[in-house]
Amino acid sequence: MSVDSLDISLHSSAGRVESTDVDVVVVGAGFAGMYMLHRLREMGYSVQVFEAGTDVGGTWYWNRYPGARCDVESLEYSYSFDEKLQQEWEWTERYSSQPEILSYANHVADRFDLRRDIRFETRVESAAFDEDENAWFVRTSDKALTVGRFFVMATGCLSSATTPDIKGKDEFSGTMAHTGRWPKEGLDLKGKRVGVIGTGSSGVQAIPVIAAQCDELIVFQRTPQYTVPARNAGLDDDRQNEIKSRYADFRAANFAMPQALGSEVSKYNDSIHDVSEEERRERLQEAWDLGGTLFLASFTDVLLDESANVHAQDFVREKISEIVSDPETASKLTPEHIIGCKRLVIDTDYFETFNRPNVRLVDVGNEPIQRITESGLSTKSEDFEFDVLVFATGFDAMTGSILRVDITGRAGTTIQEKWSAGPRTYLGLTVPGFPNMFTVSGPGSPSVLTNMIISIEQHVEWISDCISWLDEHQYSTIEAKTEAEQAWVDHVNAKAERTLFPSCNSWYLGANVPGKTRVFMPLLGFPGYVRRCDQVAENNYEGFVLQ
Ligand code: N01
Repeated sequence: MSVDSLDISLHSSAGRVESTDVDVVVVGAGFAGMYMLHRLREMGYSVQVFEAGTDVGGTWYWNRYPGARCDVESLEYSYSFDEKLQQEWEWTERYSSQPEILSYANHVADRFDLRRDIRFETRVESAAFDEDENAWFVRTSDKALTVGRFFVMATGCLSSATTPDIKGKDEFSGTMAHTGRWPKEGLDLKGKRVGVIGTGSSGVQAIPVIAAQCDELIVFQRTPQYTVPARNAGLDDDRQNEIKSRYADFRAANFAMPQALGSEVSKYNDSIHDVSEEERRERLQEAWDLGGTLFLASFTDVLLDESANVHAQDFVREKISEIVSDPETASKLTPEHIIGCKRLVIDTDYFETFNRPNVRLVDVGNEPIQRITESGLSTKSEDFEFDVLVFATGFDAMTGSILRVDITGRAGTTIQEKWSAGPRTYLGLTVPGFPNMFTVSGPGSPSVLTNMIISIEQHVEWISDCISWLDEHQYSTIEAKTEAEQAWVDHVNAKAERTLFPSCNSWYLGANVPGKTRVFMPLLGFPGYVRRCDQVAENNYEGFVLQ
């Protein structure tokens, strides 16, 4: 294919657009884009990656807020594809901090010489599939055009930060920051009065650290949050060496778990109703003491049956009343909804922070924020003043970063039109009408319900094997069939409906973004998903049209 043969639409007003041909264009240089680049290059393909940030790391590049830390254990939240890499890197804590994960991403980029094929500070603005050329024409913020046979969106599930549309934002004279777009140079909070809006994972992690740094902290909470202790600690050498001595087996055992993690922690396989009251409490206490998100895996039915779920809810509610000294504050912090239907948070001293004299909790669930003012914000009954306002208000998850690029498939159909009633994919990897386009960790794949790095590796390997198979068999396009997409959407919905996940307003459902169609976006169950992906490939990519 020659770019020179393309029509006038490729000319910018300033003259000929500079263009490049590659096999694969990849958007994003987080863990997905980095491994996509490495694997394709190893297979002999030319790749161009575009990244809006100044360096690699994706979510760990942008989320630099105080206290940012992973909720999957370090020895699991790391690439498994290269034995030398996993042996040489030394983790220092049970759960890694954002700076350590970012150092790891940089190490990987150096080790595999990735940066030479990544164009930083460059945003992909549009991508259009040309049906004559069977190629994607990708335009970037530097006004360049890149033509690729394949187009991979490796843009992450939680990269499109959202700030609520509250009146008066422009009037605030202090500093505003979003946790997901934290300034690279940091924020000096010493001696400052700080307001934080939002108590999801980001808020819960940031609040204790901010409280210890600043003079005065006001937390504006709309929905109380279930959070369990992380019990983060230094990682001892013996444990690290022991895992490294059998890393392949450890990885394989985790790969077989529903969330692709926690094989050595999830040891129970019974219903909460099958044990005595005493054993139930002991087991929940054991999980609480151990720390981590697998608290919910203490029994098999916590996320399936409301009458089981309520025991776990009650347990955490009791803990809140024990930890928080002021009964009124404790009551405001106590959630009433299903535990786990919003992502369970793990924390370090979150509830304890509300015992500090410099921290105040304001319930904006019953009395919403009315406007942001020059010196703070107002609710109906009170005005609040602070110097720094932190939005820990989350993301347009899973679809936000895909929909913010103008992607046009066959017959001029855009992804925005295609997904106007919610995302629809086949395998969470492909979309009918958008040939040769793949989404890493796309909606309809297990992604955010798993150890993301392991899910990313599975997607990257499936996509690169697919491209190689197409070339070997001399096919120029692959495109999901509409029937396959429909069956897949039904499958994802049916899985979710058997659980308690759809029962509250979570970002899994898009419920945090005004106007977003309510659809449960991730697929439950990693091993079944992997089997299905493998089967599709083994059956010569069933469910796809190949040309
Ligand atoms: O975002 P969220 P997040 N007025 O959407 C509130 C991953 N992550 O950035 O619940 C007042 O969970 C909103 O209130 P409500 C992880 O997967 C992982 O914290 O909608 N409040 C909520 O409290 C996580 O789940 C890690 O009523 C408003 C908060 O803002 C995901 O990212 C760390 C509001 C948003 O919570 C997202 O977490 C960090 C308004 N107008 C993030 N609008 C780890 O690995 C929104 N809110 C540990």
